[in-house]
Amino acid sequence: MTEMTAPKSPISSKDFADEVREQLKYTQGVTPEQATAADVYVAASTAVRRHLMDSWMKTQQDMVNGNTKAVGYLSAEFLMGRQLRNALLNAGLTEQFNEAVKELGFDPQDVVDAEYEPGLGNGGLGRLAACFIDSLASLGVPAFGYGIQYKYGIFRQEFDEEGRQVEHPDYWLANEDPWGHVDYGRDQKVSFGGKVVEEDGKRVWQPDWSVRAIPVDYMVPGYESGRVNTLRLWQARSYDEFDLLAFNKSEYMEAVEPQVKAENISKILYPEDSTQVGKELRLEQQYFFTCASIHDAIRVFYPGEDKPDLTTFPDKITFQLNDTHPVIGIPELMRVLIDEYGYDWDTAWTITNKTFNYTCHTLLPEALEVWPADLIGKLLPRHLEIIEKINDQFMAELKTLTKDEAKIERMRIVTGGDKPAVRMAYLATYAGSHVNGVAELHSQLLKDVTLRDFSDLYDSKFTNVTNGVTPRRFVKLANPGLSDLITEGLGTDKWLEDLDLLEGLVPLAQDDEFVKKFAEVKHQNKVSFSNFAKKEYGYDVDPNTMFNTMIKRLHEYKRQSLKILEVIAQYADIKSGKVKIEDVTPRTIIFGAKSAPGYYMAKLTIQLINNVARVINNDPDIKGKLNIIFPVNYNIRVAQNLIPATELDEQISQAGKEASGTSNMKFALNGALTVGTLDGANVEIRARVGADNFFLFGMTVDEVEAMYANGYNPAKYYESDPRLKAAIDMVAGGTFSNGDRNTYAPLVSDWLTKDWFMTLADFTAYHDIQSQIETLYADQLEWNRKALLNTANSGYFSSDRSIEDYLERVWMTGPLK
Ligand code: 26W
Repeated sequence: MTEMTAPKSPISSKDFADEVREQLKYTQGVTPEQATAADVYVAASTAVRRHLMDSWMKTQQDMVNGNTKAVGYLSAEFLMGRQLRNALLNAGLTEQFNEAVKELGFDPQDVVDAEYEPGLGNGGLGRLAACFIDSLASLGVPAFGYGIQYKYGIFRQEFDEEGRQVEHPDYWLANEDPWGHVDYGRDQKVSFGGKVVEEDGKRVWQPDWSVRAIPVDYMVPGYESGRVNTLRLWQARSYDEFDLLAFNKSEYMEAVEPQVKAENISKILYPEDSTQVGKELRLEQQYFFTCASIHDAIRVFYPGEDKPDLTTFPDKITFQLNDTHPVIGIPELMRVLIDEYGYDWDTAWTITNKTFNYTCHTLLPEALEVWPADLIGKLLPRHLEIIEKINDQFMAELKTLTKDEAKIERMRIVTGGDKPAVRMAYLATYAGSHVNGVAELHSQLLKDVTLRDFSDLYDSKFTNVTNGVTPRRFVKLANPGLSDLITEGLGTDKWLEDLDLLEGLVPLAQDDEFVKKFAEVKHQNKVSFSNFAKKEYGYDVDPNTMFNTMIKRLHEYKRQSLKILEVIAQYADIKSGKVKIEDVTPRTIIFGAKSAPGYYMAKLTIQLINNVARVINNDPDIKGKLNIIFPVNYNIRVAQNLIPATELDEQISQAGKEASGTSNMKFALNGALTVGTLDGANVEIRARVGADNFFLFGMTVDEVEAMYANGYNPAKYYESDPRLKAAIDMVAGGTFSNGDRNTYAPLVSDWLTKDWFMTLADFTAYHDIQSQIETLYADQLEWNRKALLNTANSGYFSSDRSIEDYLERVWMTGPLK
């Protein structure tokens, strides 16, 4: 594969090899002969980091000394993926690395494979944060990502003999992490508990325990921008390393208790990505990282100042709240300003209001965080007081805006009754300057439904910023073949910085020779994925079948069950002879999904998919025409291998439930056709790539609403579509559970009596569209023409564009001068 990007760094491969040797010697203490691939990985990573050091330091200096407002992206999750290839790309050292490593006697891929992927996020929200900090750096905007360095990331998934998901701890730091720099000297103190007392007419918080927040810094290099930003992830440690007093009484376990309690805060990422867990530890985590980050920003922007003028704080930094997880930062900044720096309430409020903005990433009511007031009061008594005062101020303000008492009551930040609770989304909406959804439809639904009362009275706060994905990782690194072809087609590689340039490929869709080259790239990617699947999982995948992929968290609203029911129905058609095996389009159906550990229906669906795969893949009647694979432990690395190889991707959520989706964008950019509903960003993807180049099916948001309103009866669909009935009967009858009728009974019963996300109502339309898909697929030239048009028209979905929208609509800042 040729590298089209000219190396920016003047260093030769020989010199880079010398630098790697030096690192091997002085950090690892091994000779090149003794070195393992893992040693070379650490050495090369350290060498790359050194190359980025000057730009990193310069960026920090310019940020503090300059007059460009910085962005603080507060997020409980950053799902970064592997770092080495990305850092090499952005440092302009890819060729040098490849050559140097070979010179040292290693295969570059083995070296890259020595990196263990950090899984510090659950899914879309965490990966979006990673794309955003990449784009911020690439655009030269001064920014910090602020989050938590969890010791254990998202669990490692295994499947047991029965095909059930089993979770294992993901100890990603078992080996050296050359990217994270632990900065002990810039720690922060984070306190909890205790009480608030009155002293000289002031409220004084007397916490009863504290933890030490230690920053671990990761460089975030921009592509071709010469800028390197910082991802600062906090680690929790105890101040009291050991309680000697308790130890002397030989109560060993009690002696280490404070240490255990402190370190627990950053121990584990909560694996729920759509339902609030409401656990005390979770609130501790949220406060832990927002408190440390706010103090850190003050330290960075007012160095050495005892009495900084914090009325300028909103000119120094704007904090973006990535969903409600960091919203406790709002009362924290109020507290810091009032209690620590002596500002009056109104001044503090103005500063806070200007500093924060909030992004909502969901439409599911159960995902909106609501914390019991007594829990907040126990952990953060002063913050509860402040929240209550904000609520009082809000209620008074509302009385001036509306006479509608019921509306005012509905809008309470702190709910009434004997078990008051704090609605974090409401707090963020009222206290911040802007609120945005993550796709046009989602932002509209936020205004019309979720935050309707707020949009009635504070319409100017609301805006939309449609999500995006970084083309560096998800096109250039993931799909070098396509990247080279794009560069060839456009005659420039500037598209990596300006993805709108992809439109230049539109005319080439009429050039059959170019379309064939595009098809050949896809085929090569399918071959590569087949090799990957064989090596990693032992799967036999035929690259001459249609690659049809559904990758996302397992959730009922995303409707993996719609997909698996269609597969089962197709199987039933073949078994019953209704469809002749010669007429079946050979497909490899690929699932990737983790379920929240406590989500019963989702876990049962995983089990069902695995067992459908087992039965169909081993049925000689199918003659290999359908092959279902479920690569275990789906992660960013698997995504980077799978997305470029996919021809058809599934975005089949019930309309009005998926806020945006971001894999849909990655697929379109990589030339897959989408089968999807009018949900989330699918709407915008379809509008851009063209209705002819998108397989639309299913009910719209309005149709869904109407069906709820009229009383939805799923059994009716079961009775009226014989294919659907056959599929459900197969599941119920034990075809996929060795004859046992109980295994999937809860799923079957849910489908027939509740079917909350209307899988059954959309089933017939889904089948019909699959037939159209197969017809088109038979004409490979036409299929690939449409696929190419997806790539050509998806430049809008670059996260660079999302960031530019945030800069203009929300943050009111720009690149460093
Ligand atoms: C409190 C439990 C919890 C944890 C995480 C609730 C909700 C979340 C996230 C907001 C869920 C999430 O990841 N949302 C996804 O965000 C993506 C990026 O904007 C969107 O593309 C997805 O549609 C949305 O589901």
